[in-house]
Amino acid sequence: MFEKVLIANRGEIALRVLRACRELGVRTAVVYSTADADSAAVRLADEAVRIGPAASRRSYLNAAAIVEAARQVGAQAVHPGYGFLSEDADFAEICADNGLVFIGPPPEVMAVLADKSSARELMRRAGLPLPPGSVAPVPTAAAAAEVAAEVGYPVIVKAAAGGGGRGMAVVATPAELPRAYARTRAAAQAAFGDDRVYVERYLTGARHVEVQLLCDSHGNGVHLGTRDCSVQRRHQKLVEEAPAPALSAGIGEAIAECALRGALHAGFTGAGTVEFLVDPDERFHFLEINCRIQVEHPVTEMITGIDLVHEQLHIAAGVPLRLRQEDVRFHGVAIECRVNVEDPDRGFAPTPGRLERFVPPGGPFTRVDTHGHAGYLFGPHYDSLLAKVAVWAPDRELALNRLERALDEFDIAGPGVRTTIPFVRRVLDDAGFRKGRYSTGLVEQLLAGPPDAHHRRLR
Ligand code: MV4
Repeated sequence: MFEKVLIANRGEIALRVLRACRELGVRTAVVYSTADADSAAVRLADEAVRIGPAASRRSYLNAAAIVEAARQVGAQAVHPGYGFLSEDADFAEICADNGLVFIGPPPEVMAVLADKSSARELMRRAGLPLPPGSVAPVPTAAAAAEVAAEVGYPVIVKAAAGGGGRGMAVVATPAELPRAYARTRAAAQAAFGDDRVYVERYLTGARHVEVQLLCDSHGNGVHLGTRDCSVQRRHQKLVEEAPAPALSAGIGEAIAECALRGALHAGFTGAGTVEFLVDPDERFHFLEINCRIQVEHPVTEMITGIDLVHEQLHIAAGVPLRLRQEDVRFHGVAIECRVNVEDPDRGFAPTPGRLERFVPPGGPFTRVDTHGHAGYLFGPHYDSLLAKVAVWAPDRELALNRLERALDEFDIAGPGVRTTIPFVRRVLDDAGFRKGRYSTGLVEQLLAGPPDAHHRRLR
């Protein structure tokens, strides 16, 4: 195992990684920006290195500053968390060039999987089902129209360099296609410096189901089952659960086995996630592979008892997987909601400010991942995730009740500060959600509907 790891992240995930290191006897160093000088991670880490000002471009995205910090403290490995440089193949390569272990897959694997078009091609060859559409990038509007006519409308135009919902446009009719095609290409060029796009049939009423994987550097891998992440607004997840509910017998296992086959085919190592859409007929379609620990990983930890960050560290240190598939057992249901410092009544605009009161929930089978504390100044510089509340219960009904109970206890207040808790409550209260029958359309449906009597009462 490593003697010292540099944590190249902030917020709740920096704490999460720090705790895993502590538990394995690994010394910790964190990097931080000026804005995070008083953060919990800085306080708890063995060492902390300031790498730049608040702006992420000059701190958490500054590869040279991070590598220099690792050299200064004598770290052997870098844990990138999620976001920031976590899926940047160039950063992984820079780490390697500087004698540092990047805690994630090899840079070549990251590069192939980061490109949605090459990832699709690779997964197609591994035998994974894809949404109907083009595999190679579509070079002209006319070619896009041809693909669309073949697969049928609605279609979705996606940037090859995108991912996580960035750089895509849904097109309902042939008339709209040329403009949407041009717009997505221009947006992709501006955002990623790469204007390649491809076209897929847009699957409506589908569920977003993803599979957690652990693969070592010796060709072994296991899956840790499914999660449903259909509850998203503008591709920000709000509620996640494990296992994915209301799938017919055998479908979850089939998806999970497929995911593992694809990842091993790609040479993937570490902790990763394969995303699928499951259509109303329960056909599943590969979307993308994420090469990082994800925000929603706690729900998988709660149903399997496996610490994913411990496993990441062991895998990166070259240790063969200590689990066989038959050792991975699934127990009960875990549900997580994100608590963002945003105002759901004002288009989810961030509402940074000082948390004068911050009393997180407690109680049985209730896990809160947060960097918040009473008096914490929640700044405007980074994303608005303040806390994740995850609960476990033997069945889904009890898990939902437990999550509502936990949210009742959560007391967050400060001048101008709002949170997504009232909106999450509406999700948990939704009749379809309660039954486990919901799709990627749920949030839009809730936002379109007038705030009902119940919602008014909650506010
Ligand atoms: C889709 C799709 C439907 N059809 N692709 C969004 C994130 C990225 N990983 C892929 N995403 C989607 N791709 C096809 N061919 C639906 C989504 C999607 C979604 C779309 C609208 C509103 C919420 C959504 C939540 C998850 C996935």
